[in-house]
Amino acid sequence: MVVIPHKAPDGDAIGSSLALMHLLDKADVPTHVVVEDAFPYFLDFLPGAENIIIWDKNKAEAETLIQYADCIISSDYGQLSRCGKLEKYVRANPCLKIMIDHHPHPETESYDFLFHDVASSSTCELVFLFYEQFFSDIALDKSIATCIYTGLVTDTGCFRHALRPQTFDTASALLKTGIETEHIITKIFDVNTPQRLKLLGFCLNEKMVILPEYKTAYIHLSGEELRSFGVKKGDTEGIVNYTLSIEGIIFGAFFYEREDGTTKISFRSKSTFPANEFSSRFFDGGGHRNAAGGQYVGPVNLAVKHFLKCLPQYKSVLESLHL
Ligand SMILES: [Mn+2]
Repeated sequence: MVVIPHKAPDGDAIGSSLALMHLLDKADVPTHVVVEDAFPYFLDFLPGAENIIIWDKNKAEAETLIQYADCIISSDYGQLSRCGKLEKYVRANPCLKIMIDHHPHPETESYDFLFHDVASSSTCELVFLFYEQFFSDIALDKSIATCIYTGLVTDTGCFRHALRPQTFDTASALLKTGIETEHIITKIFDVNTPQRLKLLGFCLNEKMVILPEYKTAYIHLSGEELRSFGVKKGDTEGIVNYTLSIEGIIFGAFFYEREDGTTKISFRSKSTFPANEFSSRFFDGGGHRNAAGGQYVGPVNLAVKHFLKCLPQYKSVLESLHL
């Protein structure tokens, strides 16, 4: 069995994949986690993280595992293209394919079995329901619980959004295994390096633009600026959320230039503003209503220019929303 989180994996993708690995291993189904690219360093503490096979670093092993898998699980995405360069190997293997995910618009035709619910806080919450439904005879242990809890806290911003009663039922069951929640939170969130804090200060002080007439704020970083701060993977994670912490701001964006000269954008919104719709219309992206990603083929200044050109189309929607 092979579990594949989406490319550029986050806490929910890695947490859910490792939880599935531990669970299936306990059920005597040998399972590997294979991912296209590296995951953020702050997830290194997760039990089993050292066993994840990263295609970027170990192509032969990753490709062989996918080629000979008798079952492949997509964890935390509903479109096969989201596993990146691994997509063609997954498609080439006609084995059973399972999707466990909470993103809108699942590509149902590529899967044999869907465990999918957009109302779920996270894929990790769904992994817990998957466990309850199919593996409840296996004892939940601290390793599984730590991985699932990580996805819960990262996808809900520490239980701030996307919550439903089952989210807390899940958290409650996890806590009963004796996991150390404070330790988990410290490992995930208290991992600033001096450079990262300086980068954040620079973003807030010099690179943030507030557009009160659009209830919007955005931060933009050029490749040059990123290099000057010695930024590594994961360092820009979460910076976008500062835009929404401003009173009255409903829509926030964070732009940064990638090494290939294209621009990656993170969108966040409050209330019913559809960040995913905005991103899919103008920035070749998608995601959740309140948290979406996108991209722009060009440098950051042109991406921002495009953003400012598109924003007026949503002015009336933004004006109509109140917090
Ligand atoms: Mn997720």
